[in-house]
Amino acid sequence: MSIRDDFSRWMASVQQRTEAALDSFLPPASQAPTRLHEAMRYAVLGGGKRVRPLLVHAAGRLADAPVDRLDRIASAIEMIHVYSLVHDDMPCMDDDVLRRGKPTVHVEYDQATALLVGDALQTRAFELMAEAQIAESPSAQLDMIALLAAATGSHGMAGGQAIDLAAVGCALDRAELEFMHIRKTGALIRASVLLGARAGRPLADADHERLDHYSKRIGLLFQVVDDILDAQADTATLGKTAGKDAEQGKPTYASLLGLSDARAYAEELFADAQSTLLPLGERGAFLQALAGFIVQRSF
Ligand code: GRG
Repeated sequence: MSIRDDFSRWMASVQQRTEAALDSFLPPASQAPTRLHEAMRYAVLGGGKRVRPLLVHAAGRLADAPVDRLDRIASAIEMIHVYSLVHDDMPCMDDDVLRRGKPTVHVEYDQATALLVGDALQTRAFELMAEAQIAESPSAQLDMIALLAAATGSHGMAGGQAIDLAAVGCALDRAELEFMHIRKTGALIRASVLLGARAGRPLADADHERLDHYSKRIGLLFQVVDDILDAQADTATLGKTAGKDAEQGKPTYASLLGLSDARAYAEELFADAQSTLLPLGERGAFLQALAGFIVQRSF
């Protein structure tokens, strides 16, 4: 069997087990408060590419991490990601009505529920990270929780979102755009790779450095591709409203560099991510293939 077939099967199996893990870690819809629990499940289950869980599992394989720990970390990170999407879609932020091919949470339910869904998903994520063993030692586990908090907070994703909101209608230069995206999208992608790896046996410093560099490259790659797709793809394919960046006057790689140079930059980031992992040989094969998935994705 080719590495491509191997990767496709592995990817489908991680997506499946992530769905099952999320289902089991979310409160049942029958439990009070039922409307909130139902809305949390509506937001999380049955959609999304599950890129961050895939990164957790691929990095975890490299460190021979137990798969139940990876399911837990992957679910926590996906819950934080979904919280960010739910809040981002609200009228006070991006104001969107479509996400993952269905009405956004504040449209299907209401704004107060959407706010609470995000809040409850974020706290459930940290509960998952704390309530069972996910590392070789308690102190390693505390470091992992701190890493996730930093990636999510004002120096990470929430900070990047604040810069993004402030930048509407502004002309950011390339360094400023990068500063924003390293936080808004990159921080959680980096955390996915590093936390997956830390759930297993300690890696050599050089391998850890490689993973860190790879995670930063694919974080930016993810965003450059997202900007290109927003400018090019249609709403049905994306499962969210296309062309919003231009409509809202948001600075993007596509608007700053032009589509052709943005594509060239994506190829450059992809090549860098790939070559960083070369010394890991077969052990890094799925992470390499995931970089390919990110650069080739169509939604
Ligand atoms: C509200 C604190 C807060 C943060 C919001 C992530 C984010 C920050 C906003 C989402 C807006 C956006 C389109 C960001 C670009 C990159 C991105 C995160 C896209 C969506 O992620 P995918 O493609 O989505 O992994 P799926 O649905 O496949 O999980």
